[in-house]
Amino acid sequence: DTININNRGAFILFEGCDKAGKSTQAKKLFEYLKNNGHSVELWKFPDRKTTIGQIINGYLANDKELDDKAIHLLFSANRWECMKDMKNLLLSGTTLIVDRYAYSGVSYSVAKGLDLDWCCLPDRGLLSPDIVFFMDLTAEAAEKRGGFGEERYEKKSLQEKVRKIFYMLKEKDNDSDSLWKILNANQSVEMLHKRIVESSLKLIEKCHQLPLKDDLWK
Ligand code: Z5A
Ligand code: MG
Repeated sequence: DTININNRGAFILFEGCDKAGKSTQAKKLFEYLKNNGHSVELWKFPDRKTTIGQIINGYLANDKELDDKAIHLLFSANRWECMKDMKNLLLSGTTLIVDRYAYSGVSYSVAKGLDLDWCCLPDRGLLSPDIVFFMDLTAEAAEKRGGFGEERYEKKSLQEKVRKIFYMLKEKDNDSDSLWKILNANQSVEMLHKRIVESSLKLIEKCHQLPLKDDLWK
């Protein structure tokens, strides 16, 4: 489960509820690192470009109905189909900034009523992130950011549940090496960016010496 390597890239994950600013911060961090000479890529889940991703896109756009468990497994499969490329990139020294991952996968499905352990199992053994920036925003504050849109899940009551489940997953990670960084997302974009850059630069340095692990939730 542990691949030993020197000078690998860091796996930086952004998680959080709807409209918390994940994509905004992921993009800003990507640009900062790129402009400062780092080898870096920006990834996003769901990856709507793959065959599985297109089914997910149809579901999220409310074009298509799917069984809750079936769509959960498709979100997970959409991550698994990317694992080989992600692993190769990290091992070759490229830092990956990832916008949503398995924590979103479990939080939204459990909020709909599925069992937590059942939901975690398909993602067990994925690459583990080196840091989770959890962009924390209440559903009320999210609503003020232009209101929820037309996509499935964009409802206040569901978002409140999702937020609670994210916190349960933080507990489950038994966060001894402070994997999770909880950020109050209700601050200016620039303040958040500054904090994220500081933590990321330290982390990238540290990851050069650390093994890459594919042991999520093991
Ligand atoms: N989903 C799932 O069920 N299972 C899975 O396994 C995965 C996902 C991976 C689509 O995700 C849905 O898929 C999502 C979870 C589910 N459902 N929901 N809800 P998505 O990632 O494609 O969703 P999105 O369309 O990108 O929205 P988002 O991620 O929720 O938004 P965000 O990236 O966190 O926020 P943003 O786009 O950066 O910013 C939102 C707005 O706020 C925008 O107008 C910004 O200009 C503004 N903003 C950003 N930062 C700030 C600050 N600091 N202050 C004020 N305003 C700000
Ligand atoms: Mg986003």
